[in-house]
Amino acid sequence: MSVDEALPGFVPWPSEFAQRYRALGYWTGVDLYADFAASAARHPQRTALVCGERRWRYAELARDAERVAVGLRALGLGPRDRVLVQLPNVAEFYLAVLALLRIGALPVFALPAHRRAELAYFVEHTQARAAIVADMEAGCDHRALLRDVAAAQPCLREIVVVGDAQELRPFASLYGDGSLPPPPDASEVAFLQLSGGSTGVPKLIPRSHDDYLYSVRESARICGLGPESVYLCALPAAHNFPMSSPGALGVFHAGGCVVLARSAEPAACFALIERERATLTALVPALALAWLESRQRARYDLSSLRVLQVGGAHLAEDVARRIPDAFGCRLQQVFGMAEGLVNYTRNEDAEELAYISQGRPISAADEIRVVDDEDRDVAPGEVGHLLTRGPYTIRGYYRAPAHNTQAFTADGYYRTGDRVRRLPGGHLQVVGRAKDQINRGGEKIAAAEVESHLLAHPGVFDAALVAMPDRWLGEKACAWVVARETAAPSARELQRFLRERGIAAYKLPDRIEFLDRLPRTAVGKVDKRALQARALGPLTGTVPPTP
Ligand code: OOB
Repeated sequence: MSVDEALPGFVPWPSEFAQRYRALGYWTGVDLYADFAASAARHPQRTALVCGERRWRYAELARDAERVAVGLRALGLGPRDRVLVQLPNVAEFYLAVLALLRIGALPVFALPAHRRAELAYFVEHTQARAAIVADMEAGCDHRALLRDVAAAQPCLREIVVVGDAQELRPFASLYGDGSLPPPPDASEVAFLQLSGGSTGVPKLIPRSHDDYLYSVRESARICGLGPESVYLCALPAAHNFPMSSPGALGVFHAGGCVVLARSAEPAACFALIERERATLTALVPALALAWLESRQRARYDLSSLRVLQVGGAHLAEDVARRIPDAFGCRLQQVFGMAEGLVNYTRNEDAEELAYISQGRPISAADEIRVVDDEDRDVAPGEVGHLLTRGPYTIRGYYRAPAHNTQAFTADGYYRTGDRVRRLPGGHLQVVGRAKDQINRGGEKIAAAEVESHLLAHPGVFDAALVAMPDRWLGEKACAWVVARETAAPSARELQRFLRERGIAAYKLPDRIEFLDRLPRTAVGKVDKRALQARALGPLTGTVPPTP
């Protein structure tokens, strides 16, 4: 099948680029499930997955994934059908994803924190036919959530539940026996990943088998993974970092073992590292700091750890320098994005680079430009906007043609929204951000998305969300609100209002402050810098409880 006939709403690479990536051996025509199956065939008896007391050898994981694939087919799911996947770190996450990949259906990855507003949007925007969710997680009944979503979205016909399914379909009932259809073409979209975003509605990222597998293979190689690698997955498994940088897919590719942590809480993870002799794990800076500060550290044997990866948000240099001694392992910085480009500091780099840089790109074919506001290249070593294009960086968001004209240059570079400096050896330093986003401990909040929810309140005339510094999370969100004189809501009321709109808790502003009017720049835009500066000063508004 040619790419032109592919999923509507997917922006393919121009054919000359696709041809080059194939000719160079980056895109191999192997689909993601086939890569996993090949690894399973090489290492059938090795442990592939550990989830609590449950363990799967490769042969068992492949067999179970294929049985689930049979069950999904029996539900009428097939090539290009979108399936919402919202699961915590449980084995069924990988079983579901591998099975969907096998039949050519597209997982749409939601994070466990997402709530009705986000899930309804994903289902509606992708016209998802099915959802695979947990029963209860962190006090939230996902069955009830999905019933609500399904009531408003007739496309959603199947709700599969891991655990107590009530009247819905139990995940356990999917295991079937039978034959499977041919695998999908590797040029096809494999899944839709979530963007951190900076606009009113979240954007979805279509990743193809070819492009994603290339990044997975190279990541596994760069990170030195092999059958002896034991990866502790402490971040939400659906995020791009623990999925493919090198993440679980990199570990499966290499024949290693993935150990799932149900929470990233230090003591629980330390216990798992000790018990499973984990060699590698990945954290966001906020968690790295929490692990560093934890008194529990001394009580566990963490000597198996060889590398601690940190990425997803700015890692303070002083924190970076403490990591090797504290954990008896190397620090690897990872600067990546679900849209594609991933940078790693390397084992062979001068040690200093792991403290002061966020790494260099995976591929020699990753094209990097650092530009000024007019898209002109800045002088070497100067700070500018990072633009990138390459064999695993998308050319467009899914079904977002208007936004794509802004998020990509005419010649296909993705505007990352990050401000970087390029060091002489090609390593990048991330020095800031131009996109209107708050990076709350690695969780990305699109300011415009929360602002539009605030503006939906009848008592809100204007609203702006900005970052404020936080010792633990790096950044927190502060909402500046101009209330209507007649119906001014309190901060608490607004917080409740946002909650009721069904948004993820991490998007709730940590502070809500009131103003008579928002400061504006000369061209009339909201002056977010001024608001950010003001958020550093003493604040008067109610501090809502931190979620
Ligand atoms: C990862 O992916 P996303 O899609 O959640 O977020 C991407 C954005 C980047 O554009 C940048 O703004 C920020 O997150 N970021 C970092 C960073 N890593 C990501 N900012 C400063 N330093 C870093 N090391 O976050 C992601 C995907 C794959 C691997 C690692 C992280």
